[in-house]
Amino acid sequence: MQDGSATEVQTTCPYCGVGCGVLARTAADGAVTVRGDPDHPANLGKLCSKGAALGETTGLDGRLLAPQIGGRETSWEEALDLVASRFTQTIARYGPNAVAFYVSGQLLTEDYYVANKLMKGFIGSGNIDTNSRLCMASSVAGHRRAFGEDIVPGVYEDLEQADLVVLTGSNLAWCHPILHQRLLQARAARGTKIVVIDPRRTATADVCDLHLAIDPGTDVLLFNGLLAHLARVGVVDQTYVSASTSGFAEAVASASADAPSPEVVAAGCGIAAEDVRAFYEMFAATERSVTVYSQGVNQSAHGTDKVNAIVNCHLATGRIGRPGTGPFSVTGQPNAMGGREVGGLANQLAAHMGFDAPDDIDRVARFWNAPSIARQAGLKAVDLFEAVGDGRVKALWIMGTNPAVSMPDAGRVRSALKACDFLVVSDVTQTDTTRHADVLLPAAGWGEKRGTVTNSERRLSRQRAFMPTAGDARPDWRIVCDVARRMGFGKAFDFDGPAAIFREHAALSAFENVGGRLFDIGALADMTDTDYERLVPRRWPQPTHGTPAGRLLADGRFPTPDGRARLVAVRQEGPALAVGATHPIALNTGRARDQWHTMTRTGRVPRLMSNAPEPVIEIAPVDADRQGLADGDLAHISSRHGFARARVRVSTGQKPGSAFLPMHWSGQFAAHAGAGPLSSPLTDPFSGQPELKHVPVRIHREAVAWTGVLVTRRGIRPTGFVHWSRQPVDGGWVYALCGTETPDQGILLSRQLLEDSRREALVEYTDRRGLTYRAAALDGAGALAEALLVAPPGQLPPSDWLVSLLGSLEPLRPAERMALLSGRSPVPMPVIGRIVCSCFNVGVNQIAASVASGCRSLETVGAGTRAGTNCGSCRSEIRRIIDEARLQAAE
Ligand SMILES: Nc1nc2c(c(=O)[nH]1)N[C@H]1C(S)=C(S)[C@@H](COP(=O)(O)OP(=O)(O)OC[C@H]3O[C@@H](n4cnc5c(=O)[nH]c(N)nc54)[C@H](O)[C@@H]3O)O[C@H]1N2
Ligand SMILES: Nc1nc2c(c(=O)[nH]1)N[C@H]1C(S)=C(S)[C@@H](COP(=O)(O)OP(=O)(O)OC[C@H]3O[C@@H](n4cnc5c(=O)[nH]c(N)nc54)[C@H](O)[C@@H]3O)O[C@H]1N2
Ligand code: SF4
Ligand SMILES: [Mo]
Repeated sequence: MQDGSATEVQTTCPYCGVGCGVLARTAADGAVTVRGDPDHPANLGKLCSKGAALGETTGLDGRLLAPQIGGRETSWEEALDLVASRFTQTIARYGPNAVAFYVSGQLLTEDYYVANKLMKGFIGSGNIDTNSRLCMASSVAGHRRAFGEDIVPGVYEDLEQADLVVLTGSNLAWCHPILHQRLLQARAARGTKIVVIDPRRTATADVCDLHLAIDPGTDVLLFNGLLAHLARVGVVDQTYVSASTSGFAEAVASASADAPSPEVVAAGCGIAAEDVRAFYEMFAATERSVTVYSQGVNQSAHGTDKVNAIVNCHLATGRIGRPGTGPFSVTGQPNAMGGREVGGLANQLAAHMGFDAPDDIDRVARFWNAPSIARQAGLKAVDLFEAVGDGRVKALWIMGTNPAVSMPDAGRVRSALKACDFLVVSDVTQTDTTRHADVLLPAAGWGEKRGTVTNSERRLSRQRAFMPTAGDARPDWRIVCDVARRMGFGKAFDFDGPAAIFREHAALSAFENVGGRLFDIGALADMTDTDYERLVPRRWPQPTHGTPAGRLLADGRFPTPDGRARLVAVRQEGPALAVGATHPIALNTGRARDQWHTMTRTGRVPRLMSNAPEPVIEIAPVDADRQGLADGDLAHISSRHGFARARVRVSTGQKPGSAFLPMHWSGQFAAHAGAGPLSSPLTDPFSGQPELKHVPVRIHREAVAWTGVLVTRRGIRPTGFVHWSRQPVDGGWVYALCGTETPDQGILLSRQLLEDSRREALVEYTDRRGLTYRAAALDGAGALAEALLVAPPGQLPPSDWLVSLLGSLEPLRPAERMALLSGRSPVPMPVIGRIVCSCFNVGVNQIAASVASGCRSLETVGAGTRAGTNCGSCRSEIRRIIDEARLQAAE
């Protein structure tokens, strides 16, 4: 193992499903630097803003360094004994279904494999589900309905070889940035047409040929209309349909009844008929068409139908299994695919085998030599937490996911975690979920652990360790095996490292597999430990016999009993909960450019936080007017499930009647700004995936009476505030505070945040009317330790200068000390403004200045400032700044 390596280690980015290769190096002082791996086929040397900042996420701030029982640090022995004995006792008393695991697409394949094996083969329950339930479950269910197995036929080259790429329910520019860059490069070379289907005008929609801003949840209607159109105009591949599919006539009949004309589709989707026609004609005319889909499709009460409505169009035209064609579900998490391969979903067994075939169950039982194999699917995430809440599940182990934030109806999930008899959490850092744990197990993080992940195009890559494990943390596979051993299953979990686990996983994929399961990596089952260490990225299948298939589904044969793919007749249906008089706005939730999920890592990196430093809800101008909301107001948002507060941004990119809130904000970073408590737990009937993209809410303005800003070296969690959020900066944190109390009460409340011990060194000022308050504290050396400013809304002085002082440990000069309470620098300082390009830390003011000096294109602004010249995710924002300047110039 390469601990503290001075040379570069080839590993893989732990964020999105693009699965970029990373070269990481640890310096003697522990500082980690990263760059894109030029030899990795996913990214060929590039990294996006999140990947490029990985070196800034490996610090110890917030890390869990030792096991804890009831909040008290303890030894591994004691913690593991307790976990094993409590699980064993619970199973003995209440049966195997009284225990459960909730795991994650961010675990490595080896971690995932042993967790699944323990629960399904040895504890004997199907109760292991994963956060992929919130993410990929509808795609899995749709693929299984259409193809008979969870097959993703697409590869990244398809996006480069297509003439038309349809991006539906995907904000590729922000969520799969490197893949988006590859697409844009191909477009520059060959003129690829891009259609974006998304109710919002996203950064992805900013660079396309046609944006269809459909009403939320109307995708089935749109794609049914497309299928009906293809049948009507005769763009159906009859040979393919009759040789390789079934269900064509029924699917077309259903689609035609649902969507008889583009006009009907246009009315139902809330878009112009000419745009519908343009899309249909483009698709009909373009042989090489790829349809990429992600959470706008999956996270819906009809997500599986949406997937099949899309797949139907590709099957009808035979545009699948060939270069530049195909439906392409892009995965979110780094190892969402690996999790599906090992069978981490409660309704899958292992290695693409399921509970619906008794032969599969028997086969897996024999392979594992399992004493008590599960014979039935377990509880899916939403049902699982309900069962935890009502006491059916009494012992729960959560690994690598933060359900207190990311589950829908998160308020109820938190109550369930609180009520759970015995809760074990394995994580890398403190989170809103770890707060509820009876036993907390410190897991080794990225850079410290070894294993494999599979990306969106089925490519397996190695993650490799390049730094020593922090504190007493251990890799997840080892923790699971240690517990299994203590539960009496030692023989089956006697692995000496991830390579041994991987070999077993590979062998299972090939076990009695004579072509029935396309997931076959049997050729890797005989790897030595050295082979495994050197494993270069490769796509599955890697079958034991024969050469690896270059392309899946190329022969028109599918892993169904009759070898045919199935078109599925689907009909458009409404969302699970419709908007109405009490909750008139459809709330959509999703991702911001520089944040990863619940911000446990990206939220600690100043340059990643500075593009969107506060929780913001975007609403359409008409809705803002109706509610009397303006930019910068504090909004109170409530659904039937819970509430949140966020700053308002009025945006023309938002459809009237809808709003967008990022999914990221947890209790570690803001008061009540999470999407989880608002989101609906209603699920798709086939996949069990919740409708995270649609929940009816009402929004009103909070009467904010005071605002404040605390600049401090300390990381604290304020309590008692109506609203706060925090942002990391060099040297500490900046807290934005506000409230609806009177200003003097606001001052009292805010002052409590100043550490008591600093009181002597505190200089303070309160104005005569008691409306504004300013305070600053210096450390022993005379450098700024913290500063607090409180004032009525709109009257806070700028805090940029105070923030810049925090980063320096230099004692303040007399003039600076004098100026502290004004908040203003004694000498003018350039303010770069909110960061737009986080790769090169370029602020909005610098870009505006470059535009003002005559740079009027992305290229010239990039040449002058470097903004937008690396990962490209900020290019649409730069384009907007240029366009705004043009508009102003024209006025
Ligand atoms: N920056 C960043 N990148 C990430 C992640 C991250 O946290 N941050 N997470 C990763 C993960 S796990 C995932 S799953 C992926 C998700 O990647 P994406 O699915 O691309 O991202 P989202 O923002 O969740 O949702 C995509 C879009 O669906 C749209 N949408 C909402 N409702 C509908 C609808 O009814 N129909 C259609 N057609 N569209 C709709 C939303 O407006 C949104 O723009 O991103 C991955 N990449
Ligand atoms: N409202 C709304 N909710 C959503 C979504 C949405 O669009 N809207 N999207 C959903 C989707 S697609 C997803 S994927 C989920 C993501 O939701 P989560 O999985 O809850 O989000 P993360 O913040 O990625 O949580 C991962 C946790 O694992 C820890 N961790 C990282 N590496 C390791 C490791 O190696 N071992 C262990 N043991 N722990 C580790 C991290 O510190 C972190 O606490 O959110 C879902 N929730
Ligand atoms: S696109 Fe960015 S986040 Fe995704 S794998 Fe590549 S570097 Fe990581
Ligand atoms: Mo996801």
